[in-house]
Amino acid sequence: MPQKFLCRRNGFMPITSLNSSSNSGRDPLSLIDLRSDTVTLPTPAMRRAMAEAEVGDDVYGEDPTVNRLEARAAEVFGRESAIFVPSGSMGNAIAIKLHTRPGQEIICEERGHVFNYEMAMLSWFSGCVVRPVAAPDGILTWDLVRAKLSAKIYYLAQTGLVSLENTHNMAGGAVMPEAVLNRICAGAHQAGIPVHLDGARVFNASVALGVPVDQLTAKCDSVMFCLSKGLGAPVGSMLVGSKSFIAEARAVRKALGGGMRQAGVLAAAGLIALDEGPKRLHEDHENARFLAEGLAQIPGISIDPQAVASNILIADIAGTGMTSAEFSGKLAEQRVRANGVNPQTMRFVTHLDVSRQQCERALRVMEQVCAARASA
Ligand code: TLP
Repeated sequence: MPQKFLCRRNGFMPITSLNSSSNSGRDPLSLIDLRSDTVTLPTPAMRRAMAEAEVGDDVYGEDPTVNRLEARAAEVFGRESAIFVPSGSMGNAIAIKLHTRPGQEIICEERGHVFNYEMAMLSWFSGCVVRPVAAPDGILTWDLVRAKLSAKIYYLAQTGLVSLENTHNMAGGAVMPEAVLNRICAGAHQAGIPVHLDGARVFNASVALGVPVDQLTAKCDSVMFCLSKGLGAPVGSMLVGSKSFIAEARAVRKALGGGMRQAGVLAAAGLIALDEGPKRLHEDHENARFLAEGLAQIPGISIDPQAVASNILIADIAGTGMTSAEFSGKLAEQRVRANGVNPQTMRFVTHLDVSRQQCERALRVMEQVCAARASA
């Protein structure tokens, strides 16, 4: 039987009540999902805008809502042009393809998302390899980058791109300061190398630094940012850059199967995310710091709350005697979700669907889980 009939028979929920059943934080015993800010649900305003969106065929450039979103993103980032893409991964893949040639190297921090979590697309699709750089706190510097540039010798693979990430997801949401970023761009450009910014969470960086995104990213050749993470949209990311770069990006997006036709229904939520989302990110940062301070008090868990600068925290749980898989399992039994990064560390991400009250409950659950293990 088609799903919609099953739903109706079991009590179909209209759009508004669907949304009010989300993790809004009003129900203290609701599921607390700290796995990622990708899990955020569209707000009622987004759902309304999606339902009412004016649409057309975006492959013909005729979707007015997508066109508005692209124009707005270009404006916010002070760029000539922008393109709406289905995911951050696709935005990065397109940018990397356009900046590089097969046989080149891409410099990025060793925990970088483009290197570790994008299905090796930079090799598969762009024919490049990563020259990883370890930055102790996740913050690359020009000195670290410069040391990894290929010598200009014809038999060495040449550095084709520097790819930065701000905030840096797997470095615990580390924030790269404007001056550090600008210094890398200046050095790379002097060496004739472009810089791409994986700015999936660049609005978090902007809020943490108190620097607007256009200023923070001005020196990068291209920027990808996600609407679907802390900004709260259900789907989508943007790639911004020069007019000619984005015109080429349009062709690569199509080649990857990213021509989305009446995508205005998604762009409508994206427009709200772009304009409203950044205003409340500071709450997620405060909640992340609060969680880190609580975690630091739990015997067996190790984290420096002072190092938590945005909405992501990574804690070492080795001292609890549990692996991250065991820890996640125990939390899930109490309706708290969080994932391991590796067997010894757990990642917690705050977002608009996690309230302060829910952070308090998550901490109580973690305390109990650790105490139960210690006395077992
Ligand atoms: N990150 C996801 C996972 O893939 C790890 C998450 O839960 O944090 N750049 C960065 C810095 C990201 O964190 C992500 C997603 C992406 C790119 C890719 O975005 P999507 O998931 O839209 O392809």
